[in-house]
Amino acid sequence: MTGRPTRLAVLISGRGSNLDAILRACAAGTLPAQVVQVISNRPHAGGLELAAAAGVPTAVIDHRRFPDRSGFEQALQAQLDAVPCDLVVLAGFMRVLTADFAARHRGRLLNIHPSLLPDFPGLHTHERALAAGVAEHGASVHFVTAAVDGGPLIAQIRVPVQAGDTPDTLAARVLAAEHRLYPTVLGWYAQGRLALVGERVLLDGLWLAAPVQFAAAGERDD
Ligand code: NHR
Ligand code: GAR
Repeated sequence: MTGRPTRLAVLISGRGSNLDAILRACAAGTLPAQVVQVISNRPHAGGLELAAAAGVPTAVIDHRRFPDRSGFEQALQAQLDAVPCDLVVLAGFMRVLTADFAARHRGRLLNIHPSLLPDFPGLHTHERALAAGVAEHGASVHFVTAAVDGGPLIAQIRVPVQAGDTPDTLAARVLAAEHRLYPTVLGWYAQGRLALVGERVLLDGLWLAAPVQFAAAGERDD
């Protein structure tokens, strides 16, 4: 890589383990990027402490202080404008963003979702996957659009469901897989290999016909 590292603004709501994986990949040099700020909509999100410990500026925009989503997003946008970045990364961010916000950041806004989309969009994915009796679950990284969890898919990591799994044991296995998947995809973006063009994803100059597939550790890709 030449030039400056890609500047990431990471949006969180909770514990921030995906943020931690991203910070570690940046520090290790495997992800040519720099987290320039972390913004949480929840004042007590654990990820805020992880960011501070890594020397990354943090901000809290508590959605409960705003009468509606657009008021919240005005404050969020002002905070984003205060620290220039190249890409906005949702990492366990729990507020649905308006169509206006998604359009404004189109192609520069990514999310990781804990399911193999288009299966199980929305919340409580691990419970729902177990209730549906699927053999495989996992996580997906996609460009964010107005369609919640419906934007163009970039990559997925598949995780086998095991006998006796509970939502917690399955969530832990998916989370470990997320920590591999997200820094990998962010690396593609940081290297200038990944773009959203219209409704389609371009990776290494090729249109993706389907998301790139990874298998969790111990699984075969074939
Ligand atoms: N916004 C847009 N426009 N598009 C997407 O694809 C988005 C998004 C905002 C967040 C993350 C998503 C996930 O990975 C995400 C994708 C929260 C909700 C939700 O219903 C749904 C999807 C996601 C995140 N949130 C409730 C709300 O009223 C609040 C729930 C809570 O606070 O616990 O916003 O799953
Ligand atoms: C992750 O599993 C992430 O995919 C999911 O929440 C967890 C956040 O963990 N995201 C959503 O459910 C978004 N609605 P983390 O805070 O430790 O990264």
